[in-house]
Amino acid sequence: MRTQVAIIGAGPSGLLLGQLLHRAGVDAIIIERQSADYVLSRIRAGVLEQVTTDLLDEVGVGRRMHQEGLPHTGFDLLFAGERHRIDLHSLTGGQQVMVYGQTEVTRDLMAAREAAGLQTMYQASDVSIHDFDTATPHVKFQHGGQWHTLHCDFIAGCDGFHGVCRASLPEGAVTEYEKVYPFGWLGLLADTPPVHHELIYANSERGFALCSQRSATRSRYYLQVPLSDKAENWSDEAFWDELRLRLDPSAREALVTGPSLEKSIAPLRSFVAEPMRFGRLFLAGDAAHIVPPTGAKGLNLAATDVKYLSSALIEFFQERSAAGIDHYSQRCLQRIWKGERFSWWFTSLMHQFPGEGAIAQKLQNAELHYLVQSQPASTVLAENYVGLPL
Ligand code: FAS
Ligand code: PHB
Repeated sequence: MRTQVAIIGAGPSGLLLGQLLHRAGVDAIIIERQSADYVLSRIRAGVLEQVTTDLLDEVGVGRRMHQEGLPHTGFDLLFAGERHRIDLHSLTGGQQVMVYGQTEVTRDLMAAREAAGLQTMYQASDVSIHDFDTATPHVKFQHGGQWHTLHCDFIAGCDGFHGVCRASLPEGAVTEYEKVYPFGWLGLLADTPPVHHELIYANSERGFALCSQRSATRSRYYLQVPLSDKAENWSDEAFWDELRLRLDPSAREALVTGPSLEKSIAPLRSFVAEPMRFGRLFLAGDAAHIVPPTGAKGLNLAATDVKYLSSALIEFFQERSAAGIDHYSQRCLQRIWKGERFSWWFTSLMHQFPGEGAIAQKLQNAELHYLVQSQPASTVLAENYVGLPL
């Protein structure tokens, strides 16, 4: 087998990269270890920056997003029992975000890839990457009970935090920066109308809570829980009771509960691997970086990684120029670290950290009061939330 770009991973990074390359006539084959249904079953991100929605439009998969997605021009911060709206639209000169689940983005990208007759090897096993420090890299894997070797010009490691690509790098080739938070997010998905027409980020003395949504009839909620907690420890009733305790009276009143469709706990970490390029191997998305989901940056940073990577690879194939691929890592990392900083800051502001004493809540409330009363401070939050310019 041969292709120009071997993409490892059919998550949003790999699928979006495949579409961006296809649009420019660059051939790519995606190798994915799970089934398509399994990839779609993972409930993850919910908020898309304008940069991401523009990329989806650019590759022609924005139609359903514009039909079913929910444009949001603000969100509420809830602290000390009061809700304050952050008016993204007025604070950022008219920008907004799109609430449209990662599952749907992935579904749209998969459908576009299939419609274009592009090759995706799902349920591939024993994937390994080779000779990426030469001009003739290749990928080995099992599929349909047979071993395959895929010869290529480049390998794109879009295989997430636990993937094979970063793990295949020689000792010392990468510097890893990591911060693990002392709590996780227990997420619940339910076919119930959202508690509010916009998102509510709550700093409660009992712990962080987030009221998000997927549509006018489907809600997504999160509760900060101890790292030792398990989703199976939480009945639906216990989840709803705890969420009520972290909300203000009007939200508590408006909350519509129902049976969970999905419940899971995600750990929170800040992680960056530098650099993101090794010869003919490029890391993109969660394979290279992880943010705590508070700032809704994970999927959006992945999208800009593959925007930069696709431009660099297209430039190489069309103009035989290595300028883009030589600059890829540095260009991504400048944006990634700003996303890491914002996600860390917002997480630190909104969550209860064990062992920090009563003063921590006082300091958080003081910063939150300052933030909602100061237009410059609210503007800093708003422009990071909608996404910094490319
Ligand atoms: P992904 O992890 O999505 O995709 C990687 C793909 O590579 C997977 O399909 C995997 O099966 C495949 N793969 C792995 N190893 C392989 C191998 N050896 N061979 C072949 N394929 C392999 N972001 C937000 O903005 N908001 C959120 O609320 C949010 N919640 C999250 C919850 C969880 C539990 C996790 C893990 C992440 C969450 N994220 C969230 C971040 C998430 O949305 C990522 O940013 C996004 O999935 C990044 O996409 P990819 O880089 O494609 O990585
Ligand atoms: C979600 O809907 O999953 C979501 C929304 C906003 C966040 C994190 C997660 O900051």
